[in-house]
Amino acid sequence: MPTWNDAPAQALPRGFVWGVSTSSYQIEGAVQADGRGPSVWDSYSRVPGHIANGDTGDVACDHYHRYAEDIALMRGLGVGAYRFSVAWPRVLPAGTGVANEAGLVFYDRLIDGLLAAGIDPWLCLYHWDLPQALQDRGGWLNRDIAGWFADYAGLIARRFGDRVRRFATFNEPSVFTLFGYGFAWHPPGTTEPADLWKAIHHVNLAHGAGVDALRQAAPAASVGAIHNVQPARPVQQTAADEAAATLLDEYWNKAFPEAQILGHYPPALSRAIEPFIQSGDMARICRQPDWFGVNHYSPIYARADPAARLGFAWADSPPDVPRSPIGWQLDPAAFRDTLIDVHRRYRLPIYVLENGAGAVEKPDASGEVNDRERIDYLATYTGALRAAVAAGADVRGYFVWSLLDNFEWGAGYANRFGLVYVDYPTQRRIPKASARWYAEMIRAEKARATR
Ligand code: GCO
Repeated sequence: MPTWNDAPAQALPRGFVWGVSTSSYQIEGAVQADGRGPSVWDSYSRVPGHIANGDTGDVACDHYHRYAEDIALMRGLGVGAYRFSVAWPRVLPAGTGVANEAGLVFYDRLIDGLLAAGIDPWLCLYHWDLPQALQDRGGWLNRDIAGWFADYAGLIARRFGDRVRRFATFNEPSVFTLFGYGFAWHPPGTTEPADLWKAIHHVNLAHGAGVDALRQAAPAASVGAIHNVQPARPVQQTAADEAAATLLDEYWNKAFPEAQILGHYPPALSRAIEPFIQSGDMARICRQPDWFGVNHYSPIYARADPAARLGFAWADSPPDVPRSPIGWQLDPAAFRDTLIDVHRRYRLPIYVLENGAGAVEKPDASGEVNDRERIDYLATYTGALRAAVAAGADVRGYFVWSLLDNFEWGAGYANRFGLVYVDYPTQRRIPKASARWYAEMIRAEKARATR
């Protein structure tokens, strides 16, 4: 098995895509501009204690007004693609019904600007910012949401399908369901297991209906979904912790890809979700995607907790492991093995649509951000990707999370993941040393590809 250290020489497939990723609530700001309706994250981030330092996405990176400048930054990086998400409540303020033309025009301008810069737009329909109006109608607990989502998908495909080819239905459905309905770390912040199982099933139904709507409205669309895939490990080698890790693996890595691609739930979830499955549901969910989006940062850990209603608890990684500047475990071999496993299990083209390193950082006296640790992370993890390709994994793209420092959910603006530093008080953008490293690596890859 090749390791990532001897992989840098590994050539990547012709047409390999180098990109960057963001999401709407984390960068756009302008949450009340031009008819946008509130999302569940607008409501959630206003509740004291939910977000570090009382931060919200009200302004974020002001991308809504500064998108042209941000496209110019992408052009400077030399990326071939940009993965972003549409804010559902910006284009459908009530979640359904009358579209907000001003919201649609924003994404028209963004997409047209990307195409003019030679950057391929990858459009994700849902990166967690559910319209509050739909939450008020039950949100993911209301089975009607599959139809609401399909209508939204159809609107987006009809409007942008002439210029956008790559569509993702959901970003990390296991995160917003498990954290929203299991651990109460995300909106709506409840912990009723039956609600979690219902939400998982309704998100899968929405995915299937969304794929049909996208393909019906934009026949040339290349459609997939974006899944966080990370080894779920027991924090101790005990039977109880191993059982806990198996459960976490089902919720985190399998609840969505298995149903959407293989047509069934994993064993424990299959039993739990059975009461909510209606005749024909699994056929409504299972659609052959055109590609598999992987988000990966590090392994995750579980421990047994008999008092926990789900039968397991989230655990920190063991104390003696190498860590990123914000304490996430560094384990490039896990990334390599994850890509190989996804290839062998689903047999789809793989695009890594999130990988990167967070840090608490600021410019030095000369105004530069010399983020050496992020460069080391990106070099090591792209090396692990090359090792996975050498082992036969069909990996066709790599998108860094993220283009810009942005709103990091519960951590607010404290954790910075950008290749570009954002000075929030002034909204000045400062390309970090990692931006120059990434641009140079892309240039070298382009030169190699033309040899
Ligand atoms: C996620 C989300 C991103 C995060 C990034 C860093 O994976 O949680 O897709 O929105 O900001 O992963 O945590």
